[in-house]
Amino acid sequence: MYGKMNVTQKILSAHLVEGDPLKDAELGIRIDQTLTQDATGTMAYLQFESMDVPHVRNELAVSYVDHNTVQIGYENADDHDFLQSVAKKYGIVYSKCGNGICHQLHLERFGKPGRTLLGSDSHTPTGGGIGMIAIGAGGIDIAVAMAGGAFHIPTPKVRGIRLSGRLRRGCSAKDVILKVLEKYGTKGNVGWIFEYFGPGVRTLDVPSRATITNMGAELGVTTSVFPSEGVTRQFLEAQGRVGDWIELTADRGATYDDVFEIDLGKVEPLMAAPHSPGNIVTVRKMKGTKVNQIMIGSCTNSSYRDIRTVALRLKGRHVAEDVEVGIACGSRQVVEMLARDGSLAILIQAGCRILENACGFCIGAHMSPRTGAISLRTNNRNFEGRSGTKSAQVYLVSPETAAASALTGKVADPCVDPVASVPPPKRFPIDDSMFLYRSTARRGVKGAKIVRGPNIAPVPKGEPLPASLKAVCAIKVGDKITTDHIMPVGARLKFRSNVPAYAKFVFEPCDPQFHDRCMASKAAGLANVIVAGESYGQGSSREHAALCPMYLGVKAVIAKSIERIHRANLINFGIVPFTFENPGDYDLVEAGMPLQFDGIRAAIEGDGHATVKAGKRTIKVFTALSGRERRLILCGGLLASLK
Ligand code: MIC
Ligand code: SF4
Repeated sequence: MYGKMNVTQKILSAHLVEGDPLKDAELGIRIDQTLTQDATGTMAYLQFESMDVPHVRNELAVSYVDHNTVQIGYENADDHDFLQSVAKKYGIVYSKCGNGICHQLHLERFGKPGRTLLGSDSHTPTGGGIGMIAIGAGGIDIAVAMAGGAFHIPTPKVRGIRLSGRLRRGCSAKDVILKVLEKYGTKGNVGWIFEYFGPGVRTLDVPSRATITNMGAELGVTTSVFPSEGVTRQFLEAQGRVGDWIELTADRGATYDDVFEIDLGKVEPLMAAPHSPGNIVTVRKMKGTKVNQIMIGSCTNSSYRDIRTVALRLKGRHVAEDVEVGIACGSRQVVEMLARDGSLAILIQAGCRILENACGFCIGAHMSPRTGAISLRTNNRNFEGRSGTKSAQVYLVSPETAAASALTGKVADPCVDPVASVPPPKRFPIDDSMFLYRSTARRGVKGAKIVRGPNIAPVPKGEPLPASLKAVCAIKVGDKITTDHIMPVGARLKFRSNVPAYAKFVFEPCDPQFHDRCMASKAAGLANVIVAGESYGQGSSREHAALCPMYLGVKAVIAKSIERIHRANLINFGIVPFTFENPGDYDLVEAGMPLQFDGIRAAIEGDGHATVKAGKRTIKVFTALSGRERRLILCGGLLASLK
């Protein structure tokens, strides 16, 4: 099928169950490992439950709790109990709240080169740092994979990112991925896989590689991957898992659909300016800008290497008096190492606030900055309002830039006075005591009872697509609408397990009346339609951004373009993902306009071309669906199709 193979092709061909990469537009792949986190996990497991499978069927399923950990009110704790009881029953390994962030933990304890991983979180590609094809998807896709079903991806084009040279002291992996984002932006990369190769690869340790593949999610690619070689082996050996290592590099003579070269020696410290991870500026340009808050951590930059680097920079000094500095480590392992080597004491003495090793600030669950603040953060997304403060200006930076700036309270160049690089540890402290049900993994415990608190509501079911649709344009939004605009997180996150309650907040940041208007048109027998610009649904894997609109009677989205995970989620919930045949028609549609889709069902059964009467005009829309996707839309979504 493939001749000389790159790493991506090697893993995909070993897992191929449907489609031919040389002929077909979509491939079905077997999924070895799955992961969920609590905010998407409750829905994934409710959906898994409804599939009536006695236990999970994939090689390894892990359920992490890291997003909703603040536990104000009963909702979060109810979710945790539900997740724990489900894990016990179905043979899923359960990572207790407090153990750490899913992606960091999975890399440390479970990821295996050459395997596939599907996770209900868009940063699942972190696993690419260890040589996995690791993909983010909606919860229901994870449920299907746990039941042994295939996962479908667009047949990828593979872009080789050739690394040469070595990073200068003070620069790090974050600057490399920001460089890639500067080149390719956050849209237009749907269907690609970015594969890193070249002599510069061996200069990056596994946590650095994972930073790059993690934030590759912001490109909108299917995933990113590094080879597995000596550096990977050393990491796994230090994690006591050398048996999980295999060598996996591109064949000599393997090719890529496109190649981009980065000389690591020429990379300079970068930052992503508000409000997009693709809005790249140099630290040089921003130097001296006053900063109010600095937050270090998140699944992008919370490894031992990262936090130790910060500690070395702050050693014997104190953070500036008018800046607030918070540190959230990625896992207990990281915290334990920092405690043992004295870094924790250094950070405390330097005046940092030590936070729980969880998503926390990254998702606006706490530590929202003050009105109009400038906040430097080491996480991966700076969408407007995600920090919890709409007026805040969030810049994404490396831990090195964050630490240097913490000392002066102004954006500072990390290459001035840099600290020595942190060598990869020879042995990580291993303590798996907060992973439960390892001994019953895959088998489960027969008769175990599922605990369901009042916040856990049943999953609503989709309806088959009718022959024609009488609809209304419920909202018209612009370009780059993220899932944070569609389904806000922060204070709203606790309603994740309760669709009717969470649906009240759909589009809250853009239009707080959206819910009420949709319910009114639904009651009047009209379908709702969302009209959007370029790159609709950027960002997370949260299927609630499709599930809650479905609950509000949304039947179609018409956009100039739609991002990969969100498009798949729309289809999974029976919402038609249309694009304008003529993007200029976007200007013809207004919010509140009646939209008439005659023969929409026949159009989906046919070639995906449909016409819509928008007021007095007729516009043409299109959706390119595979046979599988067509079936899902016609019957009202994946869950309905399984039934
Ligand atoms: C995110 O970083 O946006 C999240 C919160 O982790 C989401 C998942 C979610 O919405 O629960 C993601 O990245 O998929
Ligand atoms: Fe958690 Fe932030 Fe990573 Fe999402 S991006 S998984 S919220 S740490």
